[in-house]
Amino acid sequence: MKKKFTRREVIKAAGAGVIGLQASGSISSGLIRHAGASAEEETHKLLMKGTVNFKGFTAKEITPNDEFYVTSYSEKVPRIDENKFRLAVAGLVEKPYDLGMNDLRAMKDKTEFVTLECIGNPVGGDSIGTALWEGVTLKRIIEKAVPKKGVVKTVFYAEDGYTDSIPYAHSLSDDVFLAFKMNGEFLPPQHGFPLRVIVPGIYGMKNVKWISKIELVNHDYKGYWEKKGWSDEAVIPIKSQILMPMDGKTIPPGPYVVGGIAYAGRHGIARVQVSFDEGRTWSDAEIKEPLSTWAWVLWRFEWSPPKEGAYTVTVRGVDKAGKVQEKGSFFSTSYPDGAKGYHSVDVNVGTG
Ligand SMILES: Nc1nc2c(c(=O)[nH]1)N[C@H]1C(S)=C(S)[C@@H](COP(=O)(O)O)O[C@H]1N2
Ligand SMILES: [Mo]
Repeated sequence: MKKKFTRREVIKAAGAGVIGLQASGSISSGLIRHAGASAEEETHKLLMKGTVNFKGFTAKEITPNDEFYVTSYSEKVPRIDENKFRLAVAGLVEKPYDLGMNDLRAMKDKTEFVTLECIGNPVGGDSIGTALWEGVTLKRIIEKAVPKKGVVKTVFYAEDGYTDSIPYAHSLSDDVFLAFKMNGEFLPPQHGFPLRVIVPGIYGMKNVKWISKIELVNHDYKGYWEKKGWSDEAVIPIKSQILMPMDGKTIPPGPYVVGGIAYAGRHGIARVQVSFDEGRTWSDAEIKEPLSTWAWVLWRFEWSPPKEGAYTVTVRGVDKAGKVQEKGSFFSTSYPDGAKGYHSVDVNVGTG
């Protein structure tokens, strides 16, 4: 099948493979909220435990920091002295002010699992990950500056020269926060130390790293990527991905656990469906309770191939509002608002 090779070439050309599955991160849903131990201790314990085994599908539900994808517009990784660091809050406000890392850490009110994905991630790509982020709600930082009337956007300026913005109303939502910890550790340099923005449900580009200034403006500010035509809404749509089996593999005859991830933003995933006949018929997979509203879900399906031979396995997600994942195309480009398409893998069932 020609298609098979083309698919793999596309994924390779995009520099993306399959999300790492081996190793640590045994997470059982809800464990993080157990009373007693701190979030840090819980996270550490979880990360040390190894993989999650969801009824035969083995995967990392939390992406370890050193395996988390990195996307930056330049090679620069600003090295910021946290003792000298100040975050400025300015623009259309009565009381512009700035604050340091100790002030920010003392205001900590957020601990949330959030999945980040780059808008450039191709269908089936690996520029996606889930981490436990800790920080302070952006709304509280903004309100201390006493905003004036007429604010349209909240703009984030970063130490590497990058900027982006979100609608002002969105920046006042309880979901959006400034994070200083990732999976129980201070942010690694490449992920934005000492401070970054987390905008759950919105593509990575708005999750500005190395943030040093917040400005409230009365116009529709466009950030670095938006000036180049990328989506300013940048809402992550329903996504799903097969992690096991991997494309091009031969698997033994007999029952086989197919598994992967799915994500549906604000509404959450209601169903994940798999097809073994190029989308003619679909079967419901089993879903693991997500770690949070804003985190991906793991899913698994016990497949008994009727006979040996070549199969295409396809997946799609359905959110709790009843929306079925957009079919798009496997080859859909990510420009301008993210790749859309069902993920498929071609596998051979047999003994060879
Ligand atoms: N300061 C700054 N923030 C940034 C970027 C950047 O180039 N500079 N890239 C953005 C993009 S495109 C993505 S997908 C996410 C990636 O975050 P990560 O590298 O921590 O995974 O960071 C966003 N924040
Ligand atoms: Mo990105």
